[in-house]
Amino acid sequence: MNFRAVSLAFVMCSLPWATIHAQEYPHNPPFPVIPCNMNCLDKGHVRPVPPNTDPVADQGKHRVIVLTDMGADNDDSQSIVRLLLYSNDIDIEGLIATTSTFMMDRTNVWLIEKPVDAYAKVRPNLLKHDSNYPTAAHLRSLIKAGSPLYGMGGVGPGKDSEGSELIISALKRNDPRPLWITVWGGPNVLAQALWKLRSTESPKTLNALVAKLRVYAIGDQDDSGFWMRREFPSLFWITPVISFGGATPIEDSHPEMVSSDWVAKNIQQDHGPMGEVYPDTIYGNEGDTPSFLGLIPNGLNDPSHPSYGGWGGRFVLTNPGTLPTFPSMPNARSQNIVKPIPETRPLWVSAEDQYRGPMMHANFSALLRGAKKRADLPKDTSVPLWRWREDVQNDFAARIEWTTKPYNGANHPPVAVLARNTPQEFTVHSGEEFHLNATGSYDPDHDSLSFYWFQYEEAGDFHELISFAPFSQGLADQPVTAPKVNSPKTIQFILRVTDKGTPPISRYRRVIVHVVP
Ligand SMILES: [Ca+2]
Ligand SMILES: [Ca+2]
Repeated sequence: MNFRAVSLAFVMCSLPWATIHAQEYPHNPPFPVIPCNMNCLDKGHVRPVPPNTDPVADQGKHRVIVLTDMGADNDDSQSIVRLLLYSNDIDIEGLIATTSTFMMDRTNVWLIEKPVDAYAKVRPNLLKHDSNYPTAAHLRSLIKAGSPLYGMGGVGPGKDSEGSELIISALKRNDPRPLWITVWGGPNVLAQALWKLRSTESPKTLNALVAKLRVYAIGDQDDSGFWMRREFPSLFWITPVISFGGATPIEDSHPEMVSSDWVAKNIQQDHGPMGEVYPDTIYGNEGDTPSFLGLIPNGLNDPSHPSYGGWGGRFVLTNPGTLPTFPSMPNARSQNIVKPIPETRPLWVSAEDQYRGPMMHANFSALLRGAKKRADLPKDTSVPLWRWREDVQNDFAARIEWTTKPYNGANHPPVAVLARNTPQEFTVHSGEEFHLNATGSYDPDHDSLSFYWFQYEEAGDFHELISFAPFSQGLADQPVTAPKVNSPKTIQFILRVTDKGTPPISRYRRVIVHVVP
């Protein structure tokens, strides 16, 4: 369900979960210091560490179970089309039909089966692009019904469902990875699973199982979310306060890329069976999609660090007081029935970014000129989502082409590679030069590449913009002078590599630099 823009003022707090530990220099670098190949200012201060060349291998595939009130609004049926196209990159372990405040008396398993049937038709073609797409039979085996009862009415003795049992068995599986639960409707099947585990397991086992859970809930769409947060205070919980298609205050946010026209042309029409089952919008575009965008391994997303920011947004760990409820919606069967209750513990809620790129093009230059000063640039909790919209939508448009086209007729992501003189994380002193170097990046389609390095200011704790002068941020190899600091600071740089295929696809690398006086 789509969230309308709901503004909240959050008090920033310390982020113990996001504390970064500087890696130590190897005393004897395993690699010789390599000569710079362009614009070399490197004085040998940066000690090289083994290069990481594969962002997918770095971050692994994430496990996810989806809870969806499919049928309450069309946008869940949109989100699942996108999710299935990334089933090669994300390990889907459950697709559970639930109730919600917008659909309180039933679950619609058949609406999950429909896009999976379409997937079955296109999987042979998807395999031409990536052999990791699961079988449709496997995906069908993961479709389960949750309780047809609403909220806490579906939690307690005798309220187990196929959905809650699937969550329990996935959680107990011998897999060290966290288990993400993305909540597109009401989360009461998760509440039932936790209620049962608390009734049947030792406190030690329960705590170990709860520690594996990562919940990303699109708001409170029933009353069980608050119950879980209160009863399981260590439960990891992300909730945004802005929709995927939400606030679009400037042209640079590409509102046209979530318009009906864009969707018709790039997704729905002439894009095979998956396009056919992607419905028109009623309330908004894919309101639940942010819950899994951050799980796509693209070199930027780092879901274990919500404060770093990525395609799924950026978050701060705080007690928000009382979360907003869904505002009244025209023609909705019920509104605002989830009673707002003050939170009892911190959770991850939307953080603010100020937009300064990364997509530096004519519109943004005009904006900068018009804005005159930084304070006039857009800054709110919607920016962390829409700043990536161009890349996210192009990625989707490129991906759905995999369902119908041969390998040579479609575009595939570039591979962003950090050079040996650019460790993923390192420490330098003020005034030292270091390199942001991704010259080894390549594209499997042999597309030409564009590079763009930028500082993700909010992801670090150094709140001044680093100058890249006299060089261009468009260089693959970017020399940078560490700024003067009086106490240790952390700066995060993002590399965006974009190919010139159709549609263009971007991949990223994140470089974390600790600067000491
Ligand atoms: Ca929904
Ligand atoms: Ca390509």
